[in-house]
Amino acid sequence: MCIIYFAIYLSPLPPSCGSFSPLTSRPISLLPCFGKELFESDLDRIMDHIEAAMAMVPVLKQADIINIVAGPITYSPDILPMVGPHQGVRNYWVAIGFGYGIIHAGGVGKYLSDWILGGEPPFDLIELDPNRYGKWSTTQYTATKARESYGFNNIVGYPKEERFAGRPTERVSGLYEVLKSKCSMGFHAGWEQPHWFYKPGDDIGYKPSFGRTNWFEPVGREYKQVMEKVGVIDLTPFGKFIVKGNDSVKLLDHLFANVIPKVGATNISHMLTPRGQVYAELTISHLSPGEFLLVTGSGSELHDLRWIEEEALKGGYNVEIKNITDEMGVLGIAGPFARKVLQKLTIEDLSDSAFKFLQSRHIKLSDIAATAIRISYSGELGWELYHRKEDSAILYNVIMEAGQEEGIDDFGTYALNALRLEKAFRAWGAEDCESDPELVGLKLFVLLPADFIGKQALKQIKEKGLKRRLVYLTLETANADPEGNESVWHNGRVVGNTTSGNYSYSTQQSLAFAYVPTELSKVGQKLEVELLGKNYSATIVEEPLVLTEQTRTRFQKKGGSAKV
Ligand code: THG
Repeated sequence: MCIIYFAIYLSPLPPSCGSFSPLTSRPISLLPCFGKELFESDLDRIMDHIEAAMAMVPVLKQADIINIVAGPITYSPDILPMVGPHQGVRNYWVAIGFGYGIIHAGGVGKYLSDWILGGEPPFDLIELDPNRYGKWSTTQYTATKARESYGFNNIVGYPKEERFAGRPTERVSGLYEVLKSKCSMGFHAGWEQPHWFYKPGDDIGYKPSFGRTNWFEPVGREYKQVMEKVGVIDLTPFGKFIVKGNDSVKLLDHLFANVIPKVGATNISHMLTPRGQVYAELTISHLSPGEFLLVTGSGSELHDLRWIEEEALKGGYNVEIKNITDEMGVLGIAGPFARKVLQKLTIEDLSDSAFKFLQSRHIKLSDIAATAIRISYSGELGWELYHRKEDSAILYNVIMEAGQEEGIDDFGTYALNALRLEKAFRAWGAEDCESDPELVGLKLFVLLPADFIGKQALKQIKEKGLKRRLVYLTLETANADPEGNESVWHNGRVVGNTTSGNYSYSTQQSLAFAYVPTELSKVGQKLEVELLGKNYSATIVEEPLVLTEQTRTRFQKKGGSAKV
């Protein structure tokens, strides 16, 4: 028997909640208790399409129509499906939100069953992770966003696109009110986070473009602020978890490919899948014996938490895992004067020998309690200050006041991205998601005694050698920079793709990370990057383009001359 489906595309939601269906005149109660109500069938509406299909597949002319099902399609807020395991409910798998109907069914069925049976996704479809949503994506948010997504279905999508419906959500940083009129905000997992800040004379607001647009000069200004003076950034959207209990060290040893930091220290560490692919990148701070603060990017909060909780349950570890993302604010302070400014607010000795890079401790800043970690994704001298979210505005104000003399100012995530790329720091979701760490060029710790997930696979990957490599490219472009996902060409053929890119404000050229075949991955290799329909000549260069503060200081101590 052959079953043929015709899909009628209806607006995913009626014009407003509690209104009547134009097809059935029945009240539609999609909010909040949609019960899969169906519309009355209306074949006349799609007769043209049915006839076209019959012309194409003549046997259809003899087929009987047995059943007609006319229902709304399901929309997720960002129009992408949700496919995979769900955080918070064990063994609960979803495949929903297929705004384009059944066309994905075969592929998604295979993807999901491979994942359920094999314990990890067969390939990277991170955009579909159901855990990109959380408690903040309320029914109201979903309804507003679904309407927006439907309306945007056929519009041109710009790089760094922002969509404004449903914002802000109920998940706001303690600095939102303080900063909202001063900057262009970006949406990160329900949070509003400053992208870039306005100064008098700037062309302000969201002005999308395929090229450099109104943010380009201001981001250069913030970049300079952090490189030469000191800047403050709202990092509250980080995902933050506390892991403690008798088995916490054992659990983290099992989960992470790095050594577990000593009390008072912080590590950057990766969780791998059994096949040895990077699952997540976090920092681990050992706050007090057996008590850890785990920090991940805003986009991976529940993605990472699900994995940690699942492994803890599976192994029967005696631990307590608490998600403190919403309770805790984070301020980042970075730049050569960061120490001088913070030191004015605390009796704690912040000198280089007393508070070393990658150390963490509880301090008081002008009477506000904070856990300070000496780390900055900018690669400059800096601290992250974890504090009660209610204290964010006051902490921000005292720091800004203390830094007047040093010319302290705000910076946003666009400048942070420019800074991290020049230091060649990888970003989860761009360079190192669902790919093996060897390929990504991450520091590896396979010789550790502990048997972490993915260790055996990693050894085999290392022995086998790699067909592709992550490389670091510079290129001269005209008023546009790579963003990631651009094609990389060689001898008239596409040989790879960029993973992320930006303008290098220090060296005044574009730079990008890209995957290319191993035989084309040597420093000095010439390639081309396609941008806006044109190929630009690119060269593989040594990492990084700009040294981190750590490496610079080490060079200077040895009497050498640093790159920048
Ligand atoms: N801060 C905190 N946690 C985080 C991030 C952060 N978790 C997620 C993500 N960002 C982790 N990514 C990095 C990547 C690099 C660095 C910090 C966070 C970094 N690297 C130095 C380098 O490569 O030179 C130091 C590496 C080392 O010596 O181990 O600082 O921003 N809390």
